[in-house]
Amino acid sequence: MHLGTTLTQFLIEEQRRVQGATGDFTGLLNDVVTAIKMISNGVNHGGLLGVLGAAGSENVQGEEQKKMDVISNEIFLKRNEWAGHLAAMASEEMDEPYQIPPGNPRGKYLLLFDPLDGSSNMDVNVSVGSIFSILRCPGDKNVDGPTPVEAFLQPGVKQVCAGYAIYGPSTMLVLTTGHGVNGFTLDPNVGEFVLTHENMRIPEDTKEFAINMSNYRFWEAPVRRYVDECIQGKEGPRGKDFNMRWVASMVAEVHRILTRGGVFMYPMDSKLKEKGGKLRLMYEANPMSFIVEQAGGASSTGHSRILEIQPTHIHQRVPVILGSKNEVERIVAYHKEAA
Ligand code: AHM
Ligand code: MG
Repeated sequence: MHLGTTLTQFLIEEQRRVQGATGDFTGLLNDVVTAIKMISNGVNHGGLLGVLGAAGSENVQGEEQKKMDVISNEIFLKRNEWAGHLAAMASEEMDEPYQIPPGNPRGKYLLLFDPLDGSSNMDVNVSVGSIFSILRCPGDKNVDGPTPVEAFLQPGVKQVCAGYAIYGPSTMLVLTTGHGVNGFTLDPNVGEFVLTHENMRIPEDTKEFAINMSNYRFWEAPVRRYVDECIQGKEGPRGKDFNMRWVASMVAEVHRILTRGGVFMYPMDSKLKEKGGKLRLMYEANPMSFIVEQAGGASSTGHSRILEIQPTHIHQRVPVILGSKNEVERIVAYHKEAA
């Protein structure tokens, strides 16, 4: 049995370090964690619970929703709407922000989430995850009326907390509040997350990249140049052999990078131009960039630091290049040279 620090203990100890902390934030995270445990249970049981396959609906992004996308979204909403920590929520799966139902107290935080990232992996029993981001809601929490969508449009540097859960061989929760990154593993018999990965750091150099190679012909020149050079290996300008991975689940990809380094790219390409990219700024790129930077890595669109982007839309998409610092800086330099 692992007798290390539990997540509950970790959060309360963190809270003690912040002067004047009310426990509001700790309470919010507890509810997020409960949602994650419930989703983990659903994901783990898969076909036994009848949660595989399509839901027969599309989300606001025009993507087919899986049954587990819809269930996970519902779990996030129900676990977080009642306690009075939130002013509103925004989800990758929902058109408009979700308002706290009448009769429930309203709080000072905003919760944004991708309830089940990489959900196409569900049916083939490969790792999926949940991603979340917490912002402060600007203005007075006691004002009447719905929280406007503009309240959410804050750059990633304003995040109070970001985290992800990975539903893999074990369920893990990785989070940052701006003081490094810590990883917790769920003990399924006890139902508690336990601190197993303290102060996670991303090595600055790497020999591993992750990109969907089938899009090669659509990429811009700097990304092609980078990948071409990796593939040339020892004989090429990099003078070393590279390895490639693609899980098609950003959570699994980022988790691998936090564990052993690497670079992950979902770059701009000619068929994504109109949309602005593939991954969503508010539910995927910002929380993951916060975590990666806090672990000593870097994150960019190729042209600018993701965390500094002023969002114009809650469902905005951006190109993403993140991971080992020296590698991301190299790719950014290739973009500058090509400009
Ligand atoms: P989702 O949020 O709809 O699941 O999509 C995001 C996922 C990322 O996790 C992953 O990196 C990417 O989409 C995979 O895309 P592709 O299928 O083009 O390889
Ligand atoms: Mg996603």
